[in-house]
Amino acid sequence: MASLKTKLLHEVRAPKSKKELANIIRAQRIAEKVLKDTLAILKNGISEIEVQNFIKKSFVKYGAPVLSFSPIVAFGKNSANIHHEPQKNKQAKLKKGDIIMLDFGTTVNHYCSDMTRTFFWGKPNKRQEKIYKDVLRAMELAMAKIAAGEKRAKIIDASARKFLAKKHNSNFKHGLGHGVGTVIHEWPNFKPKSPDILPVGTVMTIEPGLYIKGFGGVRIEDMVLITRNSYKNLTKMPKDFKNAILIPR
Ligand SMILES: [Mn+2]
Repeated sequence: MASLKTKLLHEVRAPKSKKELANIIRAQRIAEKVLKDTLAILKNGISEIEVQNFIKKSFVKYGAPVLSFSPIVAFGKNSANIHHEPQKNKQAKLKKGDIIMLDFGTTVNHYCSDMTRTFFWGKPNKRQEKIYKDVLRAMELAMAKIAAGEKRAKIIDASARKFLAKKHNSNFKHGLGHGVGTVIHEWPNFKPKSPDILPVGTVMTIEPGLYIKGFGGVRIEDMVLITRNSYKNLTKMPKDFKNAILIPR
């Protein structure tokens, strides 16, 4: 058996202790509260920046002000940008028919959370619906692979990626997901060429997406704990299609 000394530091810190895991889950629960509060303040004409500021303020209110990263708020075709940053000079304002992509997380005792949800401001059109359902399906395929005991990162990545490549010309250019700990993106990584084998006890994101320039994108992201034979989903926020439809006001 390999001694601890021969292991790289990132491999040593990947599996999370009970205490570390509790911090990640706490950070995630707070983010879910913030997401629910955020949905409640959405209204026609609100800007991405206003929503981003509300998210930041809410994390302060819930006692978790040190965020995992700057919250991503993207309306309409801005959701086609993987890491959209609301810009002060070019403010997107929410209008009926928009896609809304929200990606954020916070830290508890330095441990990060990460979650993405995509919503529709009013009844989505056929193309929006198809993109959403296929991204969700890709996510389910990846989770099913892990549930079948698969630990090879590239095989899990491929299960989601190949499905989307077959159904759509476009595909996600980022990895299917990443390890989460004291750093928001840590080892191991879901990528097409990743040599990584997921250790039991690692917390991973699963975040497939489709991004169509000039139209918009959908990304859905959960955090899961890798267990001996399967996984445990640490994200409680619903993600079914029905829940993604918001009524404009
Ligand atoms: Mn992520």
